[in-house]
Amino acid sequence: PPGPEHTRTGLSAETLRQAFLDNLFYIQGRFPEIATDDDRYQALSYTVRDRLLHRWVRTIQAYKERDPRTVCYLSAEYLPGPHLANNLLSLGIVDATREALRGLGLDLDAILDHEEEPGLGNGGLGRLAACFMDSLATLEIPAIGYGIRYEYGIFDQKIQDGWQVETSDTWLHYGNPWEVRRPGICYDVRIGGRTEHVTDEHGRLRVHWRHADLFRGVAYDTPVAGYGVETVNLLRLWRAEAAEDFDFTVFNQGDYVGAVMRKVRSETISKVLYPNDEADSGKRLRLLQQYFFVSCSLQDMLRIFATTGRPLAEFHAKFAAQLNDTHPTIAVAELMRLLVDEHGLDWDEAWQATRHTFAYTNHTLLPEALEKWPLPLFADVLPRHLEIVYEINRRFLDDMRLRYPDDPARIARLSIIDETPPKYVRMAHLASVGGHAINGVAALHTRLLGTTVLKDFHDIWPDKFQNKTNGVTPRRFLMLANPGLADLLTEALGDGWTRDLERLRGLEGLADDPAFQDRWRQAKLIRKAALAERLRAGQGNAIDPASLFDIQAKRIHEYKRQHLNLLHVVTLYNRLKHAPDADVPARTVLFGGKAAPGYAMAKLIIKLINAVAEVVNRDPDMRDRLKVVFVPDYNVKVAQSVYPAADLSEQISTAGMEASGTGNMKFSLNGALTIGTLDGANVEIREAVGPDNFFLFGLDADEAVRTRAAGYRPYALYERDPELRAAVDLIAGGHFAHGDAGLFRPLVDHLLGRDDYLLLADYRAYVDCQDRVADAWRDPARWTRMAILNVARMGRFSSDRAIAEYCRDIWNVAPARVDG
Ligand code: 26Y
Repeated sequence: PPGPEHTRTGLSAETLRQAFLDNLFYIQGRFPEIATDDDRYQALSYTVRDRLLHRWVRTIQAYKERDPRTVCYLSAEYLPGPHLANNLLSLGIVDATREALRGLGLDLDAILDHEEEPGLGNGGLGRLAACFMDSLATLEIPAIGYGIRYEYGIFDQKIQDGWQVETSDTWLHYGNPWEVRRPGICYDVRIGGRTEHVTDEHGRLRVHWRHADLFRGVAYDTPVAGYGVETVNLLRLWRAEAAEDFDFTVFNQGDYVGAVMRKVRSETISKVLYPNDEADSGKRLRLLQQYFFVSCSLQDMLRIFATTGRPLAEFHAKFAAQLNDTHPTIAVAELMRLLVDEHGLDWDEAWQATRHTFAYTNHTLLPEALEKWPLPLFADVLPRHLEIVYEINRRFLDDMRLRYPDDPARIARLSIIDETPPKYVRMAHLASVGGHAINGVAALHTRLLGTTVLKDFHDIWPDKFQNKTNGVTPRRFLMLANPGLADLLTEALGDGWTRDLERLRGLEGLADDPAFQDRWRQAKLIRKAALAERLRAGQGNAIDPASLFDIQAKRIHEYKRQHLNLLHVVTLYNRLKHAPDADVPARTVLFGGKAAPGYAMAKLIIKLINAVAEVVNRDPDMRDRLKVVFVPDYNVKVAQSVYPAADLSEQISTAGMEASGTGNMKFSLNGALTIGTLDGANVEIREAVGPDNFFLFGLDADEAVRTRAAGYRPYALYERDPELRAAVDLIAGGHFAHGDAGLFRPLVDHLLGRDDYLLLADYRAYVDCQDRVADAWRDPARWTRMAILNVARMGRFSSDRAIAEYCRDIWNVAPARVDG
């Protein structure tokens, strides 16, 4: 019933305007005439946060009353992207807010643009965690996301003279209106020292951990609102601080300054995100980070569990904990330690609870990327956990020896400890043994997981293995990123698709409708023009929105083969140089992505992209038919303006190397066609959209293995294909380096010598496939039909579907509705 609205909860434009002005005054201490962009952003964010808070409280109350099984997603990374717009969307107040601000002469989009996003992740894995949090809340599943509140997230990328330069990310500089610090929710985390084994007064064997150092983790909570529901879940990130009592002992010995220094050192644990997204072996601080956040999270779960009054042996009935890759896998040993050492459970009971609590998601097949910790390091940081890992391993290998009495090689392969010096703790093995499920993130990936890196585990526990193909949230990546297309979809289908993406299938009947096709192209053109405008403002690059936008946006990696894309660009360049009047459709090839700061080859690839861009973009012979653009500082915010603007999505990794990919889904959902290999989720996307609507090329995963095994010689391919040779020679000869033939030598040498990622093997197929792309592009009706069918058939790739599968097959959890 429409009564007077409360300033902190009301959703009408009038109330929102009043609340905004209130917050501007009482939180920022400003009035409109002197407010800065940041003041307005903060005031609006607090206005929205107020509206989330009462739902948040009601959600917690509902969970407390009903005591449902709860998902705990353990992830070292989260990439949620800007919060403000997403929360407006979840609350259904985008239009009302726009109106409220317009009344004050303010533009909502300008305010939204001011937000500094939390870059608490590297790429796909962190973004997947954020999509999953969105879907969990939208599906009304009780869930907590646990992680680390890095003070510095992923670095900001600047391009100087074509090279990537890293600067530190200062996302907290203006404060973070979305988090609530909970000083009362904090836990001690110990490290180092040694253990003592003693018999207590009841004759029980007890272990005392005489730790060397102590830290404290403090909770910072961020609300995660479901779309169109009352549920607001919790993202709980831990910040490392000094543990007072420990410092006092030093202080009392007179070393005041030393005690303060120790405090500063304590804070380094959550100071910075490691900017690598493959192996980063042996980094002590990284092990500390992992243990730190896992220990805080498990202690928190135990505290919550204690409020239910249930016996500890039933811990697993309350919680399903998902290990997002091996990064949180020390949780297996930590839960055992907490249950056995701190709470006095016997080993078997504790092991039963532990195994039924955890499940493990693998995100990589590269054997060198599987996390393993040097034994001396592990022993030094976590002496008690090493004992527990040994005991888990002893019992596991005893079982295995009964099963395989005559196969010591297999036992050695299965062992959690790699015993061949230098010794390691293999975290993927600990995760496989310590949980009840193991999943890959795409069908092909799961198959390869069971036949390669985890084959021995698949042999013993085939039923533990499951596939859970990734998905993406249609709220952020369609409704927010592409409002024009979203409106068109809603007009055609009603708004049910936003929570049930399979309903997009209703578009199939419109694929050939000329009027609908026209509106479709209009919507695409608007996003292309917007991106072109953004880039022009940023770097003075004029690009034509009518050209084919051919985009590869993702972390820079040799296996992702941005340099294969470049070989095609250079090939097009050569063709136009030799036949300046050739009738080829105009293309703009865009790249975006960060390189790990220590990955020299990836940084050289960035340099090459910019070097090629520099030459191509000012060559008059191109006559605007070819442009190359590097989009700097690719992050979630930039991604939201990139996906909707794409005509062609480049998903060209060496088959068998990309676990899934999720950008592939975001592009296709926004009406881009994919050129891709049979890798990761590409396989399933192609099946879903139909082979006719997907540009497939190259070796498949089995062929790639066979090619390498048969003594692959890239140089022979180079000699045999004149276009390939011309492209490689141009790069090698210094054409894009002001004549410096040395600059790109390492890249060229690798391609001609080893070519681990089989670029030359796929080159001809790729270039020919790009010619088919150009042919299709010449026929707008055909292209648009394919684009519409892509969107129509992408319903399966919603993270809602993925989460529903996890809930059913792994977590055994059900929705707990929060009433309005
Ligand atoms: C060990 C540490 C340095 C590390 C840190 C981050 C290792 C890996 C990562 C991140 C990996 C990652 O982002 N993997 C991607 O996960 C996506 C979500 O499942 C997949 O779609 C994508 O194929 C995979 O590369």
